[in-house]
Amino acid sequence: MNAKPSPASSPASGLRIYGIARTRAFRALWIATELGLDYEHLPIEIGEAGAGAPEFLAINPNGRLPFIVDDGFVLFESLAITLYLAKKYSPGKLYPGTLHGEAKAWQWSFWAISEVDRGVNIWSLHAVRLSPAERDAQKRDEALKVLAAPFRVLDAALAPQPYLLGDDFTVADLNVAAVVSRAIDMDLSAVPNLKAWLTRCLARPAARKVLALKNRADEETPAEVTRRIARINRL
Ligand SMILES: N[C@@H](CCC(=O)N[C@@H](CS)C(=O)NCC(=O)O)C(=O)O
Repeated sequence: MNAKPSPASSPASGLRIYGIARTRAFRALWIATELGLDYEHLPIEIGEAGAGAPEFLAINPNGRLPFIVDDGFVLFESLAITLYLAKKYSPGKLYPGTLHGEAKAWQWSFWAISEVDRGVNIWSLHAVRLSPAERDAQKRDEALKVLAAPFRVLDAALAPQPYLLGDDFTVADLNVAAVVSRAIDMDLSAVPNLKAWLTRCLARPAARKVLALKNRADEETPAEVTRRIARINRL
């Protein structure tokens, strides 16, 4: 893992993933690991010293993480990245091989971003990641209320089958499980199918490997940075 890209260290796949594993870069790292790719990870931080620095803004003008450069092809938005890599390297397997399967993978991905991403982030900050003195119980409880209905939808979808598209783990599961992953610390007893599925997805070798990276990054994150994350993202 080099801090700066250099032609000498180019990975065989030509893929570079930018973003410390604590951020949504976790999603891109998970799919790349799941696919067994030889990629380079540049664990840059949020803010002016990282994603907001001129050299990185020149690649992703949003100043956010993650983004990838794949043989010169630039892509941002974490779930667009996972869908792209799954389709490129695992068509018909991790990436559905039918029109309807593909549409369902998009459905669940857009659903996860719009229905649960923000709620899970707010909950995890105010239940786990901020210091106890800085947690806002009202924000935490509101997040739980916002998440209750979509979590019931996910739980019901998983009642008749082990994975979102049927019997096999696909990028739809990876995307939703990655977005929901911090909810593993929640009391999920009201949604047992969701809980069993999330536990199953996060137990995959690739997920465990990248979760270890994420947990280490979480542990090493100074309280001031967690505070800044909450402030910058208005969480
Ligand atoms: N929808 C985007 C969200 C990206 C995003 O907000 N990333 C956070 C880190 S998890 C970030 O870079 N925040 C810093 C900022 O907004 O300045 C995605 O899924 O990639």
